[in-house]
Amino acid sequence: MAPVRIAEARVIVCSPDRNFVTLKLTTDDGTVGWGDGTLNGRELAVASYLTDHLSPLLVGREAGRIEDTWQYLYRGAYWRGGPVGMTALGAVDTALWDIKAKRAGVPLYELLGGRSRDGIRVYGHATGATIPDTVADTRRLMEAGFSAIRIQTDTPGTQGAYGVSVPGQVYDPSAGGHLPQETVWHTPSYLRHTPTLFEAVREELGWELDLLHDVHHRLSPREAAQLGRSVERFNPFWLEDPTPAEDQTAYRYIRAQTTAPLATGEVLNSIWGVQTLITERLVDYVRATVVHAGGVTHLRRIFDLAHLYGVRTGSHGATDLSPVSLAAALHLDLAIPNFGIQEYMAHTALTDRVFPHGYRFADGYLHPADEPGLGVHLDEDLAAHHPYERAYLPVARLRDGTVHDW
Ligand code: EZ4
Ligand code: CO
Repeated sequence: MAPVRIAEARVIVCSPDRNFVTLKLTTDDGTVGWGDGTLNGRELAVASYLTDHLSPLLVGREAGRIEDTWQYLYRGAYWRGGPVGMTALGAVDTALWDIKAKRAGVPLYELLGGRSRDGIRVYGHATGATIPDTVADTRRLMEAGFSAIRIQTDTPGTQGAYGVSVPGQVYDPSAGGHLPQETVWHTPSYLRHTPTLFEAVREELGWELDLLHDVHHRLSPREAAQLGRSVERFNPFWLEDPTPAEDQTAYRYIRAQTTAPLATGEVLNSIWGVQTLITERLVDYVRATVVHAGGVTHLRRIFDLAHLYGVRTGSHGATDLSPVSLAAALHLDLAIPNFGIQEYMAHTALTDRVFPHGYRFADGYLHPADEPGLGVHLDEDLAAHHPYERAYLPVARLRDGTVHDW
């Protein structure tokens, strides 16, 4: 196949119910590749990184040289890594894989080694202000076909617990406004309350369902060990992000104290950030993503390292990851040997209209589109009707006002 060059790089920032940053690369033979560059609450920094710093380097480059472009933009930057840089690099890498697969005339997973399974098992999100509400929401998802469900509930004694949606709305913790919302966190209440949620769900819905829970980085290693021990008997599928993710060594202590399976990595963006976790087998699932961890090229590298140590994947898939990176995740999930599970929260109807896509959900599984490339597009005219709106993730404080991990 004759090589093609990148003719144009354009960044589209839109807000169809929430903000998304999308990179559109067009080659001189007219092939279009899409990449997601959304970093929740810091979207415009990635847009600028792409427009001001990467796009001028991309125009004129050979589109097929994905690895070389990755190394050029990573090692060649000197100031490398970090969430903004790795998200921007992720957008470029994803768009180049989309182009390569479109030019080859195959869905992306064919270039990654072909299918290793029939579909991508996903987990859904059950939430509620009370435990009975969360049980009812869990039942609703079971009836919709999910066999794995993340359970989160409001904790009495805190204000604005993580993971609880406004009834009837898609869960999205970011909120528009001049300043972030502030929530009040109280660890003792949470440690008392959470095991009662697991107990109620098991009592009402039985033991077939896989139950997940996201601690969202709020505990110390000792507190995390206590939580792990108190829910072990309910057979959790995983406890996610028990402690702040950047401290890999905290997991040595947690691991030694509890057999509850552990998952982390949604906020980590490079193989160096998960190296100790993987090589010391401190977690069971690695949750890094295409969008925040440098694209398909780098995430594949992380997943291959994980495979060597028996760690499986469980990529982040909240609604702040656009349909472009969800599509890319599905192709990678389908191809790798050590796939575990994929997080899935449906986007709003408007987001789905702005990003027409061919992936589909059936019986608890997602299936990527069979068309060439990623199988997702951006309707630029519709996107233009929904411009960027300033929004932030919340900030958490303790009862005495001290800033805590949200
Ligand atoms: O809070 O994606 O497991 N999912 C999560 C998410 C994150 C948001 C942050 O942008 O923790 O809901
Ligand atoms: Co999480």
